[in-house]
Parts: sequence; C-alpha cells; structure tokens
Amino acid sequence: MADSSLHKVRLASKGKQTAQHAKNVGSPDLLNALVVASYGRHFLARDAEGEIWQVYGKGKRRDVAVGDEISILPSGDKQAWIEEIQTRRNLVYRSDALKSKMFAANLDGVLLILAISPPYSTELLGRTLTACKHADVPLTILFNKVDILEGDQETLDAVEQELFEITLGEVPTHYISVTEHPQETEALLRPLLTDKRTLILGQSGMGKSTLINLLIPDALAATNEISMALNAGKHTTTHTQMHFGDAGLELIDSPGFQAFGLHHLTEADLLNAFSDLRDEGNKCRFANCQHKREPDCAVKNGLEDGTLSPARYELYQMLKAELEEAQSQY
Ligand SMILES: Nc1nc2c(ncn2[C@@H]2O[C@H](COP(=O)(O)OP(=O)(O)OP(=O)(O)O)[C@@H](O)[C@H]2O)c(=O)[nH]1
Ligand SMILES: [Mg+2]
Ligand SMILES: [Zn+2]
Repeated sequence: MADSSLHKVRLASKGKQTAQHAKNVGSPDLLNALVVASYGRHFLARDAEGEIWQVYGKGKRRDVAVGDEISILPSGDKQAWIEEIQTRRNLVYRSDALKSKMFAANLDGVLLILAISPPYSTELLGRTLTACKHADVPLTILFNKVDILEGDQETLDAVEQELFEITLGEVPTHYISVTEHPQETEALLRPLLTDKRTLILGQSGMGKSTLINLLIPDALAATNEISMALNAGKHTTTHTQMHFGDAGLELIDSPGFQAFGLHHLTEADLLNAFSDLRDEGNKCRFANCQHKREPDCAVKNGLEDGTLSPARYELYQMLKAELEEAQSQY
C-alpha cells in the first residue's frame, strides 16, 4: 500500500477567523478587512461592517491574495491603502508564464471540478495534488456532468480508474451533475462545505460558477453586476472572487484558465507530493537515480510490476522537468 501522507492534513488550523470582526485597536484610523476579490492590480476587501473597499498596495503590500486578512487605511470614497497583511495559515499560487503569483490564502479546502466535456486535464489534477499537498490544504474532487455519460458505463469506469490511480485513492472523489441533479449535489456538498472557505478550481467550462450559483443563489447576480460594469461578458469568470453563503459558507470562484503555479517549489517539495515514487526511489542502486535508464532502478521495477502508477510517474517527470526549466532561468 502506498504512503497515505496525502491524506494527513492539518485540521488544527480550521475554524472561524475572528480578526476581521474587530476594529484595529493599535491605530484608530486603520480597519481590518478581508480580501474578497482580485483584479490583478487592485483588490476588493470587506470590512467588519460588510462594506466593500477598493484597496491598493504599495511595494510588498501589492502581493495579496483573496482570503488575506489585511489592515487598510481609508483614502477616499470607499478606497483604501493596504497597510498590513496578516500572517497566512496557508497560501496557494497560480501560474503566469514562468512566474507564480499569489492566488488564494487561508483556505479550509480546495474543490477541483472535472468533467468529461470539455475533457479534464490530468496535468491540472497533478498540479493541484502537488499544490494542495505543499500548502497543506485538503483536496476534494468533484467529477461533474455525469449526465453526459449516462448509458456509457465503460467511460465512467475508465474515469474512475484513472482518478483513483492518479490520486492513489486518497482524495475523496464524488460523481455529480450540478444541472441535472441539483438537489443531490446540494445535499452532498452542504455538509462538506459548511463553515469553510473553499477555493473552487477547474478548467474553463467545468461548471465552477454553475455550482457556486446553486449553493449561493446571490452569487450570479453579484458576478454579473461586476462583469457588466467591467464589460467582461456574462458566462466566463474573469477574476478571482469570494462569495458568501449561509452557515459560514465561503466559496472562491476563479477563472478556469488558471493553473496552479509550482515554480516556488523545490524538488524535495515535489517529491513530498509523490511520496510513493520518493519511497521507492530510495531503494534505487544510485542515490541520484533519475529513474530513466539506470540499472537496478526500483522505480522502473515498480512501474513494470504494477506497484507504481505510470500515470503518476509521467506527471512527476513532467513537473520535475518544469521545475528544472524554471530554476535554470534564475
Ligand atoms: N450537461 C451538463 N452541463 C453542465 C453541468 N454543470 C454545468 N454545466 C454547463 O457547463 C457550462 C459551463 O459552466 P460554468 O459554470 O460557466 O463553467 P466554469 O467552470 O465557471 O467556467 P469558467 O468561468 O470559464 O472558468 C455551462 O453551460 C453550464 O450550464 C452539468 O452537470 N451537466
Ligand atoms: Mg466561471
Ligand atoms: Zn531509480
């Protein structure tokens, strides 16, 4: 049986954040606020009274993510400067060409939405596994649009097999149809998401916004209002935004083209997410074995005798090559 470390997630840090509910005692002019939307250069933040501020940072204070707790200094009509960013309990990055940029912080979980159409990417799955492992955030997979596969048990079985293989069966995976079975979807997800802050991730068209609108009916109106104001069109999400529902439900919608950035990881970090390969690799004859053509390679042997997953091996080699490429640029 493979290492189950993917599942060992830190639970101690869960629970409500209360910092933003109090006025900043040290400096009477400062307000505590929560970053609820990111437009790249500027951000929206919500204060304890629920007022929304357009906030800007200078220098390092420009590096904020949705979910950050910040102190703001009002500068005018609902505009404010970011004065301080509170320590984060976790942070995930998105990638932008060769750089990783801050994406979302202080998360209780990530929900990755996959579907058969448009076809899901195992690469995004591999990245998400690695990023969640590194940030110590629990991951759940939702395979959406099962209605499309009605009567095609063979494809559904193949999908289940592939997802199980890549996740080593250690990531809770649910098969749903948001549009055709909304009640079942809601009954499944409400208990999982209540009183939690969850980043919803997935390629464009997987159904992220549809799901958020099912769980938080006001979300659509709010999103459309902002999209119209920015002339960005209605159906595709163009920025990262947090939506608030009943019972402490917080869902972060994000544009589908975002991939998790992993350029900040070291090779050891990557191996932590592929601990099955790391553990087997420790048995290779050469300490620096690349698991390609070396003799007495325990990884190659494991792939041949079926104890290791070829799909995971390929993902690992791809991400490793990418890290090496990124590191050679600095
Ligand atoms: N057949 C089927 N279609 C669905 C289901 N869920 C969502 N869709 C459709 O998939 C399309 C894309 O849904 P969105 O919610 O906009 O997808 P998204 O993931 O937010 O996409 P981006 O904002 O571009 O990242 C819409 O036309 C939805 O109606 C489902 O369960 N079954
Ligand atoms: Mg969307
Ligand atoms: Zn080897």
